[in-house]
Amino acid sequence: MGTAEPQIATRAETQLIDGFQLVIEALKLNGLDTIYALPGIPITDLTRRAQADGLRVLSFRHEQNAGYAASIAGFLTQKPGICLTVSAPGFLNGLNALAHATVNCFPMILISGSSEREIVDLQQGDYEEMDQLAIAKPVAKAAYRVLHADDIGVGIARAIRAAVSGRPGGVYLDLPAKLFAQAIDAELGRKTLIKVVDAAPKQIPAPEAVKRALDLLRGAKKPLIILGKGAAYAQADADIRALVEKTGIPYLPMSMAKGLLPDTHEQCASAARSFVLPAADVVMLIGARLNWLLSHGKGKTWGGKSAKDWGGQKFIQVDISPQEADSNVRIDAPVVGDIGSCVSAMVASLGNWAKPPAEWLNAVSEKKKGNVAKMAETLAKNPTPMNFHSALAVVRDIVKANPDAMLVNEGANALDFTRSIVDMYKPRKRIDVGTWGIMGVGMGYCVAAAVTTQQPVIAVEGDSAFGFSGMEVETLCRYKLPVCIVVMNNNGVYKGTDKDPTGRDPAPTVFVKGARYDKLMEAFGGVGVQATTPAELRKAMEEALRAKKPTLINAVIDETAGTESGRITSLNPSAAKKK
Ligand code: ADP
Ligand code: TPW
Ligand code: MG
Repeated sequence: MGTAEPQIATRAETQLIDGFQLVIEALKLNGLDTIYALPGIPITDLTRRAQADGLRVLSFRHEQNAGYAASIAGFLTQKPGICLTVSAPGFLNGLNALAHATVNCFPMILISGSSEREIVDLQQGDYEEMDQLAIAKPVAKAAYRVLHADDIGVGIARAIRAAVSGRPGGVYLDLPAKLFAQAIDAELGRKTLIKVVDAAPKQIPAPEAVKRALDLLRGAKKPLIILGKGAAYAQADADIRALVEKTGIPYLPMSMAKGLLPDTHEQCASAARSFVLPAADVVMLIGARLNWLLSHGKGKTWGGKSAKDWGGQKFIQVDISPQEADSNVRIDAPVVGDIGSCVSAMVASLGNWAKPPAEWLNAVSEKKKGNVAKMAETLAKNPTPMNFHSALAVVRDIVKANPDAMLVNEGANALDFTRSIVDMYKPRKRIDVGTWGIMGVGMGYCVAAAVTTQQPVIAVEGDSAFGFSGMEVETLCRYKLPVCIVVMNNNGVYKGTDKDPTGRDPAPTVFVKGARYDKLMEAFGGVGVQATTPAELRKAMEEALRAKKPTLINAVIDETAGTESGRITSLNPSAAKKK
């Protein structure tokens, strides 16, 4: 018996590198150390080998949830979140999240195994002969297919750049099964890998654009700043705060920009939203689009006489996308660049800035005072059964006492009430349904929030919303994540009181009465609690935050308490007809 054989085997191993290894090394080289995945052919081995190689591989029960996790990891870290799925069905399940990432400007890369070109193009009866690249393109910022192992480095570098540069978005990377097994010379192979230099280059705004914007703002009698999730994403927190405070202009945070400055800040105009939008004369948008969430910058929300009528405001828009301006109404002063560069340039050019007229500031603060007092009265009530307000008064206190905790939020009433009642104190702590108002982001967000921030997570979930990703409570238990889910259980979508007029079936919006979502968490070893009073809810939340164990609190809410569609009732076709 000689030693020759093992030696040859070792030499062969060190000389060749396969597609699996190149993908793993390309990701690691670029600091992408976490993968949100669901295994199956051909990527099971990739997940195994990635884990063995030190990458964190978080395995989900449904690709959609892995995808939403990756998308929000991108938002929170400014690095593309990586979602890995199998071909055809797994890919399609992940696609939803890819679209979500693109629409919300979150950097994400969906990597799916796929079939080879010849099988796809000739429809040769493979079990998964789906043209995934073509399907992904309309919902992705970019989509690439890698056919040769020595292109893996380029493929991943391009995917990273496309995801994070300019306006961030979702990128699809199509990796056919045979690619993983392709073996090439190890030394040459490693040379093809690219460590991306300056993946999201600064984009400095033109000085004249900054001047135009500040001139307009300086002349305003009733200025307003709107902060969007692009401003939260940019991580330019100190400059944004300086701009707001030095100008003294009231500001409104969009939902995921809450906490960029504390919601309790004296310039925060959230409690006077319906007063400031129509009243303002110059509005500066920072990382917020004039999309449906802002009534497209016109209509009654903005003081217009009809839905299409422009309220007469002038707009400044700070955004990295040059095409964003004028999407709905005229933008008088576009400032194109990354928010950090734009806002710091503005701060540097403020000079001797005079605060807005006292008349405007007083009017805003009067409105606020009135609304805050009204809300305090509602929150102080303790009705039986518990309603959204009395439950959320508890959540509000808990978040105040734990300002570093992440807050995940989805539902209709469960979303709208939480947004308006629960104050946020720090940037990027609130993550929610985003631009499309998607139900189902909840548990994926919880996993990614816990993993990327290492902070406790509180999720306020409508009972319907929770159902979209509820199976991932097993994932939370498996990875022992410090997540406290509060299911606002009002027996259905919006409320639990609808009836089938024929008496045959339950109404489409209602669920099993008195369901015990807490038992679901118990099934996997987590903590389940039934809470019927604010006191019980408080005790359970405090205990969850203390113990850091996956916890689900079934908060029993008055089933008559919600309104249809929450805040956007007016968008229902039946409501529109009535108008
Ligand atoms: P919200 O829903 O909070 O109103 P949107 O998603 O509508 O926010 O808008 C976010 C905007 O922020 C997008 O137009 C996007 O181009 C922009 N954006 C994202 N990241 C940056 C950045 N780093 N610098 C400048 N603008 C950015
Ligand atoms: C992927 C439509 C908007 S809100 C909602 C649905 C189904 C659920 C509201 O009920 P919930 O909240 O969560 O119990 P509450 O407090 O008002 O009772 N499918 C997707 N996304 C959306 N937005 C819908 C359907 C919808
Ligand atoms: Mg509900």
